[in-house]
Amino acid sequence: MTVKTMQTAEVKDLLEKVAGFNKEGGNERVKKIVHRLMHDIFQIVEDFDVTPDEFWQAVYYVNELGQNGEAALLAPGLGMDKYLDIRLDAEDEQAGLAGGTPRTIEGPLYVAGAPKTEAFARMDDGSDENAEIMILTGQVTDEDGQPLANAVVDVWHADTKGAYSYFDQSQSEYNLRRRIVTDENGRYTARSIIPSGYGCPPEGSTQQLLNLLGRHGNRPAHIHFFVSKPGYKHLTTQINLAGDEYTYDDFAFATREELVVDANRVEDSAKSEAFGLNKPFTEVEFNVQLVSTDKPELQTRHERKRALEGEVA
Ligand code: MBD
Ligand code: FE
Repeated sequence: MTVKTMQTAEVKDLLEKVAGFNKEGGNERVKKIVHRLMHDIFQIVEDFDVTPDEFWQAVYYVNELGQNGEAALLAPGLGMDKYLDIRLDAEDEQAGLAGGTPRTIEGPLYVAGAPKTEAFARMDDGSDENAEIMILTGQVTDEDGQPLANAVVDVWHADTKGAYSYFDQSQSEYNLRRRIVTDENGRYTARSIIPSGYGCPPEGSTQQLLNLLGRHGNRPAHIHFFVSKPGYKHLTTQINLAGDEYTYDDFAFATREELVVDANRVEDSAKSEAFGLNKPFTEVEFNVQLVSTDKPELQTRHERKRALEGEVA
């Protein structure tokens, strides 16, 4: 049965009352957006002849999504984070601020306040003795290739199971999370372990919807970065390790060609010894170019709810 009611005065009037158009007070922007949002939802119900059964399934889906804290996981899965990046890239283009290392999404698993050291950090707590040792290194420069000293490179990544400390309570505090301040040559180096890709919780709400779309919920092995220095545009980015099954098939759409990085096995024992290691390791190099700006609002990361943000320095 298809009935068309969207164009009726009754529905139009209902939508206006829903959005508080006939009331003083409230927020005009919220009213307009809620009016559009509810209009579009009503329209979907009409166009797809959504049944009451289906509608209530969707309502309880939203409830469960919130209950298991997955709203910020479903968002990248549905391309929302990527879409915001596409808009930011277009804004940069328009403002003449394009260039430098490309941004890509932050994801939901950052924790503020990781230990901060100069030039070098050991990121892993040493508990995973079977993990492949990673030496992650690079240089931060401006667009002319001039080294940027005292840039903060805030790095976080998963363990060999694809799990992140803090969210995975079995890991030690700030495991695989560090802030490294670049040296006088703009260089940073971390000793860590090669991460594995992430997979959405198999029984969670995000995976439940992805299943209905015929999609998987996996990310390739990746490493997250915030890179910042006063006078430069804040950079939120990630690298994806080449050769992962999901490098070009990321459920969160974070892969960009310029951000795919080779991981190179180093078997030269002299090189191992230079890092105080007694076995082969894998080297990952990621150089970063920052774009200068005098706009303070572009020099810091966007606001969003982040674990421990505001609670730690
Ligand atoms: C991650 O590790 C991640 O980076 C994103 C974007 C989504 C889920 C898990
Ligand atoms: Fe991640």
